Amino acid sequence: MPLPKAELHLHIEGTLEPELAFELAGRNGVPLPYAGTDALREAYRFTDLQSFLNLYYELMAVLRTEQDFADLADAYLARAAAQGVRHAEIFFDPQAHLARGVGMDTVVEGLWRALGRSEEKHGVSTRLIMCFLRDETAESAMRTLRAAQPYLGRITGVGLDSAETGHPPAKFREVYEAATALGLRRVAHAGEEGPPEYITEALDVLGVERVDHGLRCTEDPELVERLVRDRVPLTLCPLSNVRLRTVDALADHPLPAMLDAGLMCTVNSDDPAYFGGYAGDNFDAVRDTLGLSEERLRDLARNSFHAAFLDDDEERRAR
Ligand code: ES4
Ligand code: ZN
Repeated sequence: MPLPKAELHLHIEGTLEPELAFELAGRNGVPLPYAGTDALREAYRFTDLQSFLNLYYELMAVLRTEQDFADLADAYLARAAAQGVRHAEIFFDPQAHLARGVGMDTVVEGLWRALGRSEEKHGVSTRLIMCFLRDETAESAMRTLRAAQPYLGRITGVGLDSAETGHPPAKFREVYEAATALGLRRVAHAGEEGPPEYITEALDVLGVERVDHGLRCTEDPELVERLVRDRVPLTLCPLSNVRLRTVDALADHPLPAMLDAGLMCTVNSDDPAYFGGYAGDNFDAVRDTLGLSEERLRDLARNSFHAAFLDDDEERRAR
């Protein structure tokens, strides 16, 4: 039995496996410039975040209908459940779809078709977190927030993703203020490729309750002290860091040192179809390669439920 855990850092578009990409491409008549699934997998040799994002946005072209989004989410939830995920907080990137002429209604209704049945079908409770693309303008993010307003009953929070360098969190101050006023929870990617200052800014300017990645906090001892003191959860993604070369090798990942420092770490999969593994695969990898004890793994699983946007009753039931 895999360890029960919550997944807190998961881009639904990053769960698009090559087989489903080709199936949807066929169904929708969308040409893909790859001979087949093997040739597509061959393209998964990333050198950094941007080289991954280029393929990630390209492949989204196959997602066109509500049923496509439902099939995508249902396939993820089945895989997650098989690896012990009991609760999943799922990111989606509406701007990437709106830009292709796919409406907010298609995306949210489609995802909901799968999420609404997930507890019953997969035993996985869910939340949706709408991410803003930080390499787009703040005005575009604000328009996206307005477009999502009819769906706020289904959206728990907002996040910030895509190319980090040169796009500091403060660019989105007003958008996060507006999201807060609408009762939305707040997270942001920070310190993945960007400097530790972006983590501080995400906390101080955006008021985030969790930091996605947060890996580079280790470069700033005062920031580490603050994150420990305030028990700010970090949603680490070890296999993602290796594939995007944010760390040289999994054996060099700072997770053990971060746990030793008292940081509230969680382990997640980010874009599992692209980075070689779902949540349980990430747990297995850190156990096998970093030598984390069973007790440490249980701490990570406990942290994941603690850091989730669940109320106390829901948290008890999920674990
Ligand atoms: C992402 Cl790994 C990562 N970083 C930033 N933005 C993203 N969107 C999807 N995956
Ligand atoms: Zn991410």
